[in-house]
Amino acid sequence: MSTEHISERTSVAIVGAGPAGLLLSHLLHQQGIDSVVVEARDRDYVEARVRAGVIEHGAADILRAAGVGDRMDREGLPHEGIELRFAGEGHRIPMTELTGRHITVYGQQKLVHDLIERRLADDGDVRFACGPAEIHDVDAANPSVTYTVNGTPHRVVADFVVACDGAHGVGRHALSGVLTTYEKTYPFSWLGILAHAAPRVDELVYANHPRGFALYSMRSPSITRLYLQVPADDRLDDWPDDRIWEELALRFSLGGEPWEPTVGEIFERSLAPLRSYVGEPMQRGRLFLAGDSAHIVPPTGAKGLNLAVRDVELLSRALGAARRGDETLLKSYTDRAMQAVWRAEYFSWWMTTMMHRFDDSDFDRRVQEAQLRNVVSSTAYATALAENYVG
Ligand code: RFL
Ligand code: PHB
Repeated sequence: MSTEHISERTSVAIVGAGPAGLLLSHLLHQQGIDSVVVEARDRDYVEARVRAGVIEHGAADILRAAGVGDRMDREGLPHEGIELRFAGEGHRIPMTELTGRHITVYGQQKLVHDLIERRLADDGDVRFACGPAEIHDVDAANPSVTYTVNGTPHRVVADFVVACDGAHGVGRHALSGVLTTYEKTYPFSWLGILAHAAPRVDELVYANHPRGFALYSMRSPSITRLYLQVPADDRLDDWPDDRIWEELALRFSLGGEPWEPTVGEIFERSLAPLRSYVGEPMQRGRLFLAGDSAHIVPPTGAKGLNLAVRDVELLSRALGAARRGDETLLKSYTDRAMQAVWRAEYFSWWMTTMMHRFDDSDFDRRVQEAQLRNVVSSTAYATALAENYVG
């Protein structure tokens, strides 16, 4: 170990203060296990990052049981159905009627803010603006995480390291040599906007239109969240405000007529490529991966954040048992996490292929429409969609 490092010790060193890292740190604290969270970005950046909006039933229950669901329950919007719109018609999938469960529309930013507040109120050790951390010695008894702030190198030595460092982190590189990856890239991205506009609908609308996919979502009674399928090589400059609103009105068409969302000032916009990725295993020696560092789903199924919550719930219990001398749950972490992961991969791929426009044959397009008609006219198909969606 290099002597110039400022060296400290903790039980669990966590890389990344996204929802996975923050929730894990909180769940460990509740079991009396100390941790240090090392985040590359500053707090403002992390809290401003706009992403997910849908929290599934089971993930909401985990957040409530962990005592971090109060604001979600106050400000989140409970939704009992979604609409699938295609061929100029809208069809409601009554999720709650079909499953007895519902989803909560609540911005990931708000959840991240709630988790940070809670960790700090509990004197949790969350370090922002550390720059990219590195992971070391995962096969040894004392793995560590290093980072440098203001030219001073720091080292956090731990019993375990958990990489919650998202899709572009370093965690998965530490598994090189043992990792098998499964990947699929889709030939399009989502252009996402937030606008100061009252949502025109009470429930999410997933639209499949000849011009491409569009999604109507929301964050509050005065903020609308909208997405458009765009070619993978489009840039934000290609999409001035007027073009976005015109395109949305066309893709949400009903009965052959354009259907306009309520228009308002666009105050956030981003492009996200769509891909599916799974890396197996999610562990090696004393290192564990959770959330997007281990698996990515295209957002069409609204599953990424929810999987992250499920991973860390499993992992926190396994680390709790290990603390009491039983490592059985830690050893089987990958196998147990993978059941939910592959189910979500399947559902997200299924929703993505059913709802988007591909550059394919007339035959494929007719089959896609037949598939959509099946889903909205068969209770069995609709229930399968609803069960997977509400989680
Ligand atoms: P995150 O949130 O990416 O956090 C990782 C954190 O690690 C930090 N980091 C490092 N820190 C230190 N050292 C390093 N070397 C580091 N490398 C990275 C990063 O700065 C960051 O703070 O991963 P996490 O915690 O696993 O959470 C995953 C979720 O963010 C993600 O799955 C969801 O946002 C996906 N997603 C959705 N999920 C849902 O469940 N429901 C949805 O409705 C939903 N909609 C979406 C989405 C993702 C989207 N985009 C932009 C990809 C909609 C979109 C458009
Ligand atoms: C969102 O509100 O951001 C959202 C909703 C549903 C999705 C993806 C994103 O499938």
